[in-house]
Amino acid sequence: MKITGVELRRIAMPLVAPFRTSFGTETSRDVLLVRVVTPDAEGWSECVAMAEPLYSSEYVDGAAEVIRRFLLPALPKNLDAGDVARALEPIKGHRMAKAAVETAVLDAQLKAAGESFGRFLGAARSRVPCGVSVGIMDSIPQLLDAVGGYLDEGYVRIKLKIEPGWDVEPVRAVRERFGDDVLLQVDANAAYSLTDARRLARLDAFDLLLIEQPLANDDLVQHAKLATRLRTPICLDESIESAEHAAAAIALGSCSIINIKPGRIGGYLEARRIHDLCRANGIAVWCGGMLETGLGRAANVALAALPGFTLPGDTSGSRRYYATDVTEPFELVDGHLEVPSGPGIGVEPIPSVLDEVTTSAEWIAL
Ligand code: NPG
Repeated sequence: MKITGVELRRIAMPLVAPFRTSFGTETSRDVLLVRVVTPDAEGWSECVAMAEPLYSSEYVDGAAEVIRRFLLPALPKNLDAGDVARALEPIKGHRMAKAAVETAVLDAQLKAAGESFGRFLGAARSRVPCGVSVGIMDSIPQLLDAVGGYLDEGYVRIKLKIEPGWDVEPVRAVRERFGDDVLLQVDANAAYSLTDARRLARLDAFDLLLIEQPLANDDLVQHAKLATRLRTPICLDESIESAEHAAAAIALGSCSIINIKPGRIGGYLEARRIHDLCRANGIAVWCGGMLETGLGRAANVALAALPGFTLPGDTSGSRRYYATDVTEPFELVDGHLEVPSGPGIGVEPIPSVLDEVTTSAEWIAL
């Protein structure tokens, strides 16, 4: 496949409500979209880098710069999506930027071939069960209202963001109000240290599905120690940036579950490798989210349909985050989202919406 050029487009997407985590509060997403143009088809992707490097070292201005200056010039003239990662390997890190490039190339290639992401990746079902991630709130009553609303909408699993000072009490309140049958998990975004093990062990009383990324990103050894002190299964997110990291975490006993975020770990091909490795090792996986618009969500939903994704993902409906999505909105039916079946990611941006939210666009001829 020959790429004619690439458009880097920035869009501003206000969130329906502020989303607070242990690392910051998001009120609006500054999203970098990548459009790859070939003679036969166009491919779209969304870079998951946030405006500021608080969740990871990548950030959206940096991602645009590295794509423009280093990644696009490194692509061969004639390429297959399967060659992109290797071509970009000499450039260190920048997995979010690399994922955006590879995904747009893959979308163009699959659109030209008339094949859907789901089919290409090996989806085993046509719809996926959906969980929702609930941010840190100002008060417990406010949290209970939010959780009640999501359960009414049909979400099949609730994830509570936690941090020191907002952990045992909110979890207890949700369990007391909504009962033991609700699938419940927590996400610390690396906010604790091993000295908090006793406090974290108090969460064992609430029969959680998992605790996600309690300790620092680069600390597989301490996660393995923590795992021996908790009954609640440990799930890693930020710590896992590649299949190699996943292999190390499994070997060390650092986790028994992995949250796969394709946009963060270099793309859907690496995501599938992690899925395959985990499946072979009896490690459950689920698909994370990074407040994607419909463009990113579409491919995530396809990935979440692979057979090893045995836990509900953060694959919420569009309106969890956006009043108006850039694609046709993803809507929950009976707690599930339909896997797009059209070619490539199976969705397109709606031109009028896209124009309205665009803050800049840059064409790079290749
Ligand atoms: O549903 O898209 C979603 C968001 C799920 O909580 C969620 N994402 O730490 O997993 C996370 C968190 C996140 C959001 C991380 C934004 C980074 C940026």
